[in-house]
Amino acid sequence: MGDMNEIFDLGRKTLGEVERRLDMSRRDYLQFCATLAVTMGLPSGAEAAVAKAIESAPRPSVIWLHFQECTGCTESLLRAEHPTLEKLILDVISLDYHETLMAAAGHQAEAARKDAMKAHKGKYVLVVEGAIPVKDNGIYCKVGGHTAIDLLKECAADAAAVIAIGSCASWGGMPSTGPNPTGASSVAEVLGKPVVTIPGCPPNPYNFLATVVHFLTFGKLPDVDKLGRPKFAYSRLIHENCERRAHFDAGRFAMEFGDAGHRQGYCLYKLGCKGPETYNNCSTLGFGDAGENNWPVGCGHPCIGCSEKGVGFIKPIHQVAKMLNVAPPLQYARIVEEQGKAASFASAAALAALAGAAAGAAVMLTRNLGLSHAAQQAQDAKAEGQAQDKARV
Ligand code: FSX
Ligand code: SF4
Ligand code: F3S
Repeated sequence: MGDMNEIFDLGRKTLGEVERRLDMSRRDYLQFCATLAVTMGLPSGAEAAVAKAIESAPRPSVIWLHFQECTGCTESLLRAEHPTLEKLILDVISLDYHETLMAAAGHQAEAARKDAMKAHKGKYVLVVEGAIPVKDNGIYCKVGGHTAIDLLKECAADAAAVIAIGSCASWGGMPSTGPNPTGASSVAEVLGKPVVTIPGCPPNPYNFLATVVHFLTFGKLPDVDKLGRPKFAYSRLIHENCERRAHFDAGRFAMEFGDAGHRQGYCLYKLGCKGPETYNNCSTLGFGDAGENNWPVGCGHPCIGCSEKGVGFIKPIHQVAKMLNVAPPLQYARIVEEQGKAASFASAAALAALAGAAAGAAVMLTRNLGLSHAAQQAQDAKAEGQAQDKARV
């Protein structure tokens, strides 16, 4: 932990107020700030600044638009449990217009949006959920008689920041899947300028919250990659930090849903897992505070690359992933050497280290994968034969 004194000084002044407002214990609140700071990749000690910003920065007005989508982004934000993420979100921001959550309807709702835009001109944050249909002058999505194109342009004109939440708003997502009859497009395409994107279908709510808290803490949005994604969340492939990675390295794969490998938690690559070509932090940050392993691969389903343009909803779910990074990891799980005939990953890595030939190691690694898998299949067949023999006796 960093400067706890500063946090506790702050605590003496204001944490009682936070406890009351959020119905959250001081310890939970401080832990939460530390988690957010770590999520953002901030150095040790930054949790004090985060706590202070949440506590004292004026809540930014947020106008949240919905277009072509399933409302999963909003649902995932509100379904989070302990420490009641939605409470914190609603405490950190002033959600002035949100069609799913607001009590107002019709003209009252329209008036709420206009009032918020006028009162916070140049200062509000515009969050957009859903793709924007541009075909036939945008007639396929209208709210209050206005096309999504017009609403987006109108609301973006005076926004301090624009955040595209979910894959639909970030790059078109599911609605843009071919033949894309409505011309579903991303926020950046329609506005003609880059925006911050938080892709995922749905995205992890922490990535949204951390982005907003970064804005509050530092007065600016976090560093992003060339697709507008916050680097703190999207700079690593899922495959790099996956809990099943040791099985991948050792060539242990689930070959069918429900087979022995699947039941033992083996790697899902051969079932089409797109972790090797998807940049996201799903493997390190569970969804919704519901406990460990609460993400697709953790639940036994291959990653479908829902956040990655050109992968999610485009590539067949069971097509094997393109390996974007085949560099050997620093450490290898031991292969089941008695099964294989070739060098194990461990010895391939050692050889690569000695020869300084990472590329060669990668080739050996790939070759070895096939061998170890073949060995696994041979062993499975043998075991099955033995079981049948036993049954016959
Ligand atoms: Fe749904 Fe959001 Fe997917 Fe899209 O998330 S979960 S279809 S990314 O815009 O509501
Ligand atoms: Fe994990 Fe998928 Fe990579 Fe296997 S292929 S290690 S399941 S991310
Ligand atoms: Fe989506 Fe894959 Fe993460 S399916 S939620 S990017 S594990």
